Parts: sequence; structure tokens; C-alpha cells
Amino acid sequence: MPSIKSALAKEMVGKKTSIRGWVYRTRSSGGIVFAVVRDVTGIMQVTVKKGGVPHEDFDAALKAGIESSVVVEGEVAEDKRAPGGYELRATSFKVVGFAEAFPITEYQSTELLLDLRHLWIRSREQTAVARVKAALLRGAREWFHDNDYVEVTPPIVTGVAPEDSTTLFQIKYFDRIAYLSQSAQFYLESLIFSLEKVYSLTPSFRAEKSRTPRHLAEYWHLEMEAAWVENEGNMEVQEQLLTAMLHNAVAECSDELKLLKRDPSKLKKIEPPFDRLKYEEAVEYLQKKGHEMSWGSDLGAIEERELTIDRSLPVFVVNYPKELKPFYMKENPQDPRTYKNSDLLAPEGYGEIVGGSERETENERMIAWLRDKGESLDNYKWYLDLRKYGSVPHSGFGMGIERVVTWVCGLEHIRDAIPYPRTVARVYP
Ligand code: NSS
Repeated sequence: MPSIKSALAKEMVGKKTSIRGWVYRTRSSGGIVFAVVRDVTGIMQVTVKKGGVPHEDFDAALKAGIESSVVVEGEVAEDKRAPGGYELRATSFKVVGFAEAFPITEYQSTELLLDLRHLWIRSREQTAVARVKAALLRGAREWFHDNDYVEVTPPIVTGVAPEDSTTLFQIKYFDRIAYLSQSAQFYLESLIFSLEKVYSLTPSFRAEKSRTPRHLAEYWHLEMEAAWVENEGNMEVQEQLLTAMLHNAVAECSDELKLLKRDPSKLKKIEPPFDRLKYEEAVEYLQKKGHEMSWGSDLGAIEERELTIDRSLPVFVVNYPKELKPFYMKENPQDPRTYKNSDLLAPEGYGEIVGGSERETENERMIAWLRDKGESLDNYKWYLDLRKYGSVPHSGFGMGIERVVTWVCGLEHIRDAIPYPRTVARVYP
């Protein structure tokens, strides 16, 4: 069956065609039903005239409320007032599934829309976000493929905590305790000794109790790890990958971006290199702006906003103090108080979208750290083994896909970057 987009064309005028989709709007006056029908490609006005269709079809058109699924046959005609400039004058109007009174109307509370998420995801905004997200991911996969990375499939049920152990989700795993993965990093590290350049796209879990507009309990994590790459090379991969993702989203989804009130040309202008700002310089800048900061202060949402609000390109903050970052990062020989690491911050105030580093290759320092934190070395034995058998300099990073989508689509809250957001307050629907 032809798509709505293909029916909305000058050369279709006077021709018979059929469309199918869902009633988006409907009204009737004086023996005519005007129904706007949507499918994945667009919306089209259908006019159903009493006498122009079989009797039962006209009754069906009168009864078919918003979100009823329909198949319509008719003739395309020009109509300047109709969306897209054309309408379908129905000769047949069949309802496939009647819709009860749709519970979502124009003004609804955020909570209600979250309760009705399974229906709200049909909205044009949510549909546009889903398409932009898919285009970003396709851009990423293509870039990795073109650059000889192998996609791998690490486990989600794990016994290790690469990041903050206070945000681990524990699960009952037969007669033991296991965790939902926070990051595939350690498993990716193990795979570089044979595959050299790997990436994965997996759900990651963080038991974040705080309700913030940029934290989910479950998010999609795009991670890469590569042998023979130092921290600078790691940042170059991030710049190129992100640029490829953005440019693909612009190429595939400029209409969706416009619907979301984002200017595609702004994203198109983003190209490497991105600025590199030392943590120390970031702190100085923030002090000048009146923030109370000193060496060792973390950069949270407020500080990242200040650092990026006036920028149109992403920016790397590099060489964080060790106390702010995890144990697996490589010490910076130029300033041993810091690591060879980077956070990539999105512009316009959005803040962190990627965290990455060169990895420590000496076991001693990592063992000392784990002991210090009271971690069981048994759980990490396999990870520490990797340094014993032909270790090489290597680096990697993790990108929070919903963080990128939030920025690219200009969303106020990260929950709108995923169809079914999981937060401390919500696992329904
Ligand atoms: O904790 S990270 O900063 N780093 C890692 O997990 C590394 N082990 C990744 C690696 O090197 N392979 O998380 C990486 C990114 C971070 O920059 C955010 O963009 C995103 O993951 N992230 C989140 N997104 C949404 N919600 C939450 N709670 C969240 N936590 C991190």
C-alpha cells in the first residue's frame, strides 16, 4: 500500500489511491467527515462525504475517533487548506480497529503522560526523537565499521563494579549475588588482545537515587576499547565518532530535528577538533565566574553548564584529580595527581556525554586501591590477569546515548530520550 508521503504529490492529483494509518484528528460538519490520517511518513486529510462512500463506511467514519486504525481508498485532489496541500476524497473508508476515547488530550500533566507512556510514544515529538536516536546509532555503527572496529556482546549480569559501587543493582543469581552491568569496559578490555579494536552497545544500570534531568537507572551505553591507543588518540576517536553520528542524524532526520525546534545546520557545523581544557583550567574559569571551587571539587551539572553554555562545539575536560575518578585510569606522568582521562561535554549547557581514559597497565596500583576500598580481590582476579599476559597501552570510553539524544533533540529531560524511562520512581509501564 502506498505511503501517505507518496500520495501527497502533484502527479497524484486525479488518481485513485489508498492509504492506511491512524486517525490523528477528526471533525464532521454537514454530512462530511474530515479525518486527518497519519502513518509513519506523514499526515493527510481524508474527506468522507455522505453518499460518496457506502452507507456503513460513512457511519464508521463518524464513529472513528482519534487513534482508530483505518484503510481509505479514494481520489487525490488539491486543497490548499489541507496539511501538505492535498486531500484524499474517500470512496471507501474501513475501520480496522476502533479506538475508545483516547486518554491523552492537549494539556496533560507530566505524570499522567508517564503513566500513559505506551500511548504517548505515538506522539509526533516522541516519534521524531526515536528516529533521530536511530539515525545517531546508525551513524555510530557505520563509523565503527568503516574504521575496522568489531562489535562484541559483553555480559549484562556481572560480578564487577567498574564505576561507583554505591550505584550497583544487586540481583539474586541462583544461590549467589550478582550485579547488573554499569559498564562493559572490563570485558571490552579483555577482548582487545585478540580483536584490538572493539565496541558494544548495551544497557547499563545505575541505581541513582537522585532525580535529575540527566540520570536514568537504565540507559544505553556505547563503549569502545582499543589496543595501542593513548589518551590523545582516544579523544580523536570520540571527536570523529560523534561528528559522524551528528552528520548522519542531520542527513536522515532534518525534518524531525526541525519539528523538535532544533536547527540542523548548527549540528552540521560541528567538526573536530574540539577544545581540550585541563581540569585545572576549568576550575580557574569557574572561579572567575563566581563558583566556589578548589582543586578536587567535582564538576556537576551546574559547573558543566557554566563551562558549555556559550559554546557551539563540544569540549573535552582532561586530567581530572585522581580522587574524582575510578581506579582503572592511567596516572598522568606529567602531573601524577591526575589521570590521563577526559570527559566530553556537550555544548549549550548540556554537559557530560562521554567519559573515557587511557587504562592503568600496572597491577600494583590497582590492587592497592582495591584493598584500600575493601573490595574483594577475588572478583577482580580475571581483570588483573589481563595485565599479566602481554599487556599493551590501551584506552576506551563510554558514551551515554540518551545524554547525546537529549542534547541533539534539545530535550529538557533525559526521560524523553528513551521510550520507557527507568528512574527511581518508575518501572511502569
Ligand atoms: O561512568 S562513566 O562516566 N564511565 C564509564 O562507565 C566507563 N567505564 C566507560 C568506558 O570507559 N568504557 O559513564 C559513561 C557515560 C557518561 O559520560 C554518561 O554519558 C553516561 O555514560 N551515563 C549515564 N547516562 C544516563 N544515566 C545515567 N545514570 C548515567 N551514568 C552515566
